[in-house]
Amino acid sequence: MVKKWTKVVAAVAMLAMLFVVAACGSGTKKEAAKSDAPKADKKIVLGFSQVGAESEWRTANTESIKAAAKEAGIELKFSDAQQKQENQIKAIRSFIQQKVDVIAFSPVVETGWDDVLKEAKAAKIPVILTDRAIKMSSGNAEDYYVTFMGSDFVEEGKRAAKWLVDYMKKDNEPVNVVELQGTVGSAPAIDRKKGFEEVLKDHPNYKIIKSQTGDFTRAKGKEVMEAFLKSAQAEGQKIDVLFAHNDDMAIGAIQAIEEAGLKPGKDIVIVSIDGVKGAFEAMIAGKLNCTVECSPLLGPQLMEAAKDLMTGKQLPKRILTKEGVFPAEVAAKELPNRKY
Ligand code: GZL
Repeated sequence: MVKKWTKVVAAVAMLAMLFVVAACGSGTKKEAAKSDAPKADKKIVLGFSQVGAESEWRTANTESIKAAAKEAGIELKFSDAQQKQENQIKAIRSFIQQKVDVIAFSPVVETGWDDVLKEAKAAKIPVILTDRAIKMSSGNAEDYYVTFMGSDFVEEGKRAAKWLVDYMKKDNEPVNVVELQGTVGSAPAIDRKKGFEEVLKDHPNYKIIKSQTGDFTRAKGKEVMEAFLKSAQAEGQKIDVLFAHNDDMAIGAIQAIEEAGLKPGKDIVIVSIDGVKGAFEAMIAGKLNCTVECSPLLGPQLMEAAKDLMTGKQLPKRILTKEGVFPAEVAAKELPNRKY
């Protein structure tokens, strides 16, 4: 009888032990899930420093980023620098103090970021460059950002010049070009000029007779085009072509050309860059001849990159946006498809 009870007690003890182990086991599993839960549920906080609101392109870029952050469930801390580098540096420092998960920005100019990017690196906060690139005076710039997503501005300048030479069909007579440059020191202004001039090297009858910054704005574009027209008249020079680094400056220049009694798109051929709706409307009105696309719709790519970073995924150093060239003859058909 005693033997039988001993067996029963041993079996009960064994069962109890198995139960305890199973409970701990599942407890461990639950703890593991619990310890993972905060990461899985934690809302990503992204600090974004925007250049400003200087053009239709920039407005569309900001809208794309804000909409994509909402869609992705990412908490966006957004700062508008009003085209001042010191405001962008201040914003990035504030994001570091707030210990955001990711910092992203569109650098208003290429240089002057060394200190603040070293501070972000020291704080172990990953940085994503959108739209424009940077150059560092010391060290390798690529060590200070995870990825740069945006257009190839040199290629955009080349596309503008290639379209122009093909459109003008003037290989032996002089073609006088005036150029409205973007913000001084900015990657798009430096590189679009570089690409445009690279193509014109093979067409020496094309001469850039005047070139000045219009700071990517309509108002400045109009003001500088007025000055170009006045000085060309005083010097007895004919302006055949305007190359504008963005559509907003071209649209401002169109007003100046009309006020001078000339026909934009006819007396002066105009090629610009961005592909904003305003450019398509000007082409339909016969006042602009071509716009080279530069897409501002970087929001979804940026949010995907931020999420990938948080899950430890490797990102390519360069994410290139795909773009086209839109001459006036396709403007009416294309306008309904435009998203910015
Ligand atoms: C280009 C972007 C430029 C646009 C302008 O990617 O940085 O800045 O071409 C904008 O319209 O102001």
